[in-house]
Amino acid sequence: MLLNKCSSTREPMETSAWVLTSLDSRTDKNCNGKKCLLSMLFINAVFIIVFFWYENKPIRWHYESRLRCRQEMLYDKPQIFKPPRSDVLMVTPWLAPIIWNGSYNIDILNAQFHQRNVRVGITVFAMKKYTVFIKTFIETAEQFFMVGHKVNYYVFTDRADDISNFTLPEGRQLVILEVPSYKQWQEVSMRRMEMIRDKANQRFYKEVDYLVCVDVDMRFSDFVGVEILSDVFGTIHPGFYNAQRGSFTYERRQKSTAYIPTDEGDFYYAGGYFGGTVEEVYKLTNFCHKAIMTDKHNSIEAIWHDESHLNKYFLYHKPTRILSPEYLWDNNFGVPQFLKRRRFVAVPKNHNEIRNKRAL
Ligand code: 48C
Repeated sequence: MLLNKCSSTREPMETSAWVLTSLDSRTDKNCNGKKCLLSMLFINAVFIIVFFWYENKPIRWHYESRLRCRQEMLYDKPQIFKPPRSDVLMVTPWLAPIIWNGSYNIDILNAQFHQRNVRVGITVFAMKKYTVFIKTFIETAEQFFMVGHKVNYYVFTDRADDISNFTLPEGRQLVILEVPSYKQWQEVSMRRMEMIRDKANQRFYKEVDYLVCVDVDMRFSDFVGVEILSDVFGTIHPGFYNAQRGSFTYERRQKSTAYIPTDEGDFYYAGGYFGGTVEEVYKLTNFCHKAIMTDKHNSIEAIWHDESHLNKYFLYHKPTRILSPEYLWDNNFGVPQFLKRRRFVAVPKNHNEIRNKRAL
């Protein structure tokens, strides 16, 4: 049995000897009955049992879990001079890892997240005609998204009847959140920040540990797991992964709260894929919503709507993890050599058909 060397100044056996000695001396002076001695010995026995149980329970648990990890976790040793990838940037100047295929061991990560019994919420908006995308989204998520972990799908919609019933396995559920829609598709997109913020504050914080906030006109086409989870994460936009900051489609009008000057910027982040802990997502969406409303008040709308505000947020509140374009791809861009996996891809759509025209 493992003894906890650091939690007590006295070893258990020393403890019982000390108690017995003090017992003997006290028995002589002020209590001479056999009954009294027996009750003192009983108390002593209880003390020793409790002491051993308390001192060794956490160690035993930790010891067993470590043992269990050892049995399940045999893997090659990381090599200091052999980085898993040398063709792409693996970490940012602010030490946030960029997640690429081959740069992590998913078995180690799954064991860590199972040990923490982590629950993951994924938010998706299927408003107006976009409800047509939800079936493929959920069916492919069931194949590839956080497989083996607890998942809540939070489907925001103005057309609950359009969301078909899905039979999901234990630990995974679909929650329909009925919300008002807006006339213009740009407004629908931007209001996601407000709605995610409000639900994060009302219920998400009670139900899940992490949130993943994505577009619905997508399909999962390879595994997306706990490797993406961090305090706050963004995703490199597939159209700008190799662009210079001057050609990022940031908001460039100083009148907008999303304004970024041409000599600033790290990456161009996609508006349709961010997340983190519930608390961090609350802060991000609250910031973006307030900025959007300030612009509205000043009669200006950022060039790429919520995506412009997300990029502004991430410039001055750096993400703690960045997802590579593996995590958000459009097959119209082909399959470049560096792209070893396409995990979440855009579903071809006719924007004119699926989006309402901006009101003239
Ligand atoms: O659900 C809707 N309905 C709309 O009429 C317009 C947008 N949206 C939501 O906003 C969907 O979740 C879309 O995925 C998202 C905006 N993103 C896009 O339209 C493309 N993925 C850029």
